[in-house]
Formats: sequence, C-alpha cells, structure tokens
Amino acid sequence: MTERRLVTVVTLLAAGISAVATSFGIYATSERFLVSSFNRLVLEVLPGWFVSAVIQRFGDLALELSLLFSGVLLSVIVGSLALAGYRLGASALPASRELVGAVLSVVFVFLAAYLVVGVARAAILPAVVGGAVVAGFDHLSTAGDASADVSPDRRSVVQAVTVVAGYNVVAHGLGFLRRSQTQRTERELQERATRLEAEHLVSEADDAGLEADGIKPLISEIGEFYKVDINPSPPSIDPDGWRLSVTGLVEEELELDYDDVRGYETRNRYKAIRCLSDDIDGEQLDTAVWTGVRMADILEEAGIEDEGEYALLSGADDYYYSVPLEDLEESMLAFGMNGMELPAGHGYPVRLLVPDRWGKLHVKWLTDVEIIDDGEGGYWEERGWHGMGPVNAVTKVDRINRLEDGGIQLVGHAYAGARDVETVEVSIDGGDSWESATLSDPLPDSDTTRQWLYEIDPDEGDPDSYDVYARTIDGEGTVQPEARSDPFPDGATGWAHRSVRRG
Ligand SMILES: Nc1nc2c(c(=O)[nH]1)N[C@H]1C(S)=C(S)[C@@H](COP(=O)(O)O)O[C@H]1N2
Ligand SMILES: [Mo]
Repeated sequence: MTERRLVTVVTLLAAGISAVATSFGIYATSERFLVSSFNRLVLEVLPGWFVSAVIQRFGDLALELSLLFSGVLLSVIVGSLALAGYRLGASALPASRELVGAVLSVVFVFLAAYLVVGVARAAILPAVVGGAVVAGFDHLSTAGDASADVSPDRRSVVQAVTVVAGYNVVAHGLGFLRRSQTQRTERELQERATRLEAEHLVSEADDAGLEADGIKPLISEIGEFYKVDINPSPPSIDPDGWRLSVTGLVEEELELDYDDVRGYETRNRYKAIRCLSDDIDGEQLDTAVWTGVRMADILEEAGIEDEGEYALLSGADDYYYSVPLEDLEESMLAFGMNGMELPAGHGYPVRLLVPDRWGKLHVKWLTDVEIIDDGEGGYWEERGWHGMGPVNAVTKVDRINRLEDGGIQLVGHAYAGARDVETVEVSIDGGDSWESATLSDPLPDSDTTRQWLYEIDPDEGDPDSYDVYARTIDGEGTVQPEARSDPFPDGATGWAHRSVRRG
C-alpha cells in the first residue's frame, strides 16, 4: 500500500469511527444512537434463520456481536461518505478546498445518519465530527504545500491519529458510562415500581378484610405462611449460578438465568396455597401477594411441539411434578412474595404457582421444565397420594369470641380454589337450617381466601350448646360436601364442626 493510500484509509476510518463514537457518547443506549438504528436495519436484511441461529448459539452475546459488526460496518460507510463528500467539494472548488470539502463532507454524513436514525438532531454532531476529522487530516497531510499530490507529513498524521484516538476513548467512555447508568436506573425503577405495587396490594387486602378478634388475616405474613418441605432445610441457591432450563418437546431449548426470568413482563397477583395434607381444621392454607412472570410467556418462547402434553417440573431438592400443560396456562413463576424477594423457605429464587391446584404442584426452587408427552404425577403420588385435580373447598373456624352483649361471634376463612368462595353458610342446629355469614370483600384475583363472620344471639329457649356447622358454596354453586374424610389420599373433605356452649 502506498503511503497516500494508507493515509486515505486512516482518514476514512478515523472520520467514520469518530462520527459513530460521537453518537455513542451522546445517545448511548437510546434508539438515537446511530448503531442501534443501523443494527435494526442490518437484522432486517439478514435472513431470519441466520439471526435466530446466531442468537440461539450466542445468546446475549449475539446482540453485542451484532452491534459491534454494525458499528464497524457503519463506521466504514460513514467514513467513506465523509471522504467522498470532502473530495467532491475540494475538487469542485480548489481555491477553498478545505472549507467546501468540509461542508460537503458534513452534508454527506448528515444525510446518511439522518436516513439511519430519522431524527435530524441526532445526525448533526456525528456529521460535524466526521467532516472535521476528514478536513483536519487533509489539512495536516498537505500542510506546507498547496498541492495535494505531495507525500503526507508522517509525523503530523501520527499526531492527528493520536488526537482522534483520544477523542474516541473519551466518547466511548462517556457512552459506556451512560449505558450502564441507564440500565441500572431502568432496572431499579422497574423493581421499585413492582415492589411498591406488591406492597400496595398487601395493604389493600387489609382494607378488604373483616375486623374481628382472632380472625386470620387475608394475607399471611411471610413468617406465618405455612411451609411443607421434603427436606429439613431448604436448598441454598446462589442466584448467579442458578439456571432454569426448558427442554424436551420444544422447538428451542432455553436456559434462563435469574435476570432472564425477571426480564419477562412482571405481574403481581394474590393467590392462596393449600397443602393436600391440610386437615379440615388444619393450618396449611395461606394467601400471599406474589410477584413473578407468566409461565406461558416462557413456554411460548420455547415453542411447544405438537406431541408436548405435560410439563415435568423439578426443583433443586429433587422434588418433581408432572402436570398437564393446560394447568400451566395461567400459572406463574414467582420470585417475590408480599413485596419482598421470595424467601429461601418458599422457593428462592423461583417457585411455581398453579391456579386451582393443591400446594404440592407449586414446585419450589424450580430448576427444570421438561416438556413430555405423557406421565402425570410426582413425588407424593409415588407415596400413595392422589389429587392432581382442583383443590377441595374448605371452611375454617379461626376463633369463637364471646361478645360483651352476650353474643357469640364465630370467625373464620374459606377457600374454594379458582371457583372462589361465593357464600359461607352457618348452621347452629346441626345442619337443619342455614344462614349466610358476612364475608370479606373478594380480592381482585381468583384462587384466594375470604374471611367470614357469624354472630349467634343466644336465646333463653336455645339448647345448652349449639351444634355448629360451617360450609362453603363456590362460584359455580357447588356446596362443599358434607362427608368427612382424612387428607390421605385425596385431600380432606367435610363441613367444619364445633360444639358451642350457650353461656
Ligand atoms: N421443591 C419443592 N417444592 C415443593 C415442596 C418441596 O418439598 N420441594 N413441597 C410442596 C408442598 S407439599 C406444598 S404444600 C407447597 C408448600 O409451599 P410453601 O412451603 O411455600 O407453603 O410446596 C410444594 N412445593
Ligand atoms: Mo402439600
């Protein structure tokens, strides 16, 4: 390469890279950064199969790589235009070659940049810098001689390159600083908004609740929420090393890290969980506000193949369940509970929530989702339990309060899965006659508990003790079955029963 040609290449690259770096320094992550917009154009031109293959192979890195590629390509294009503009201007009016050349160079780069970003303001400075660099190089390499044909002054060019390199370091540094700041603020803002919303939901539930001594709150505090684990202590999981893999009968296997999972659209929802081993009078039923993402969004990204019918869900403790995919349509992967990070005991970093199903399907410390064609059941089925279908309705009595006016107040809560509690009925005569209890306002989400309250006004003619029953009627009009059964193997059934003294 001759020295002149070398100077041409250096000029071209210096102008192009500096123009692009200017845009990066100012606009960093936004769409106004020339390379962001240009990269979109490049991705549109490339064949879809190629783009998705690269993304599959390189993940997040693919985006960085394609930005780098687009950045280099755009620098060369912009540099060439800057140089072409300059040369055209310079040869048109040799008398004032530097001025006219620089102006035309700026115009060329401006037009190209404007075409790419579509915002005139975002094209101005990169164009000015591009034109200035070309003019500067030309000025230096021809200094001391009016003719453009002499050999360039090597030292001047080296100096110019140093200046341009310094400028690029500063511009890139500024861009990267902005980029990391914006990313951090965006993430913090989003997290804060989600946490605030969840906290707001917790306090809203307070307003929906009834006031009575000893009544179980609609939302259980984290320390009060029941726990059932197959191991004495929860597996401790480092979120940095944790991965959620989606494999099996999918079009594209996924391996998501914690940030990936949190990157899907976040939702908050109220939801109760009840253990299959919960007795009619047991305490393994609680409601919380959960923050997470929709399982369906993740499965959609993976793409379920036609034969895929079930999802085999495994936790880090080797606990597992296989459920029909229909059951996961409205299910959620939760990473937050009552506005806090999901606690270790409840499945940190991520647990499953399945509407209308027993707690056992709510796999904690989830690590694997494998799409399979058959085979329902899991850990407890191997131990003789059943209950893959909807949870049973249940009515709990929390407390019997003796009021000052002589009245007897029964308070409790009820749950009927996603059918929801429509009415709680109380009988004080052994089930002959029934009256509706007062209910707490329904929470805005289905699959949640409601509190109830019922007052007996004892009468002289009443028996010494009341034979009290309480039962739930769900949103489909189904009355909670009367027959008593133990939790094993299908979940407890039967009305709540108390014998309550009159005085
Ligand atoms: N990985 C894992 N997930 C699990 C369990 C478990 O032992 N390991 N227990 C299940 C059972 S039987 C129930 S009732 C619920 C309880 O959830 P909680 O402990 O958050 O209340 O989690 C379910 N998910
Ligand atoms: Mo359970």
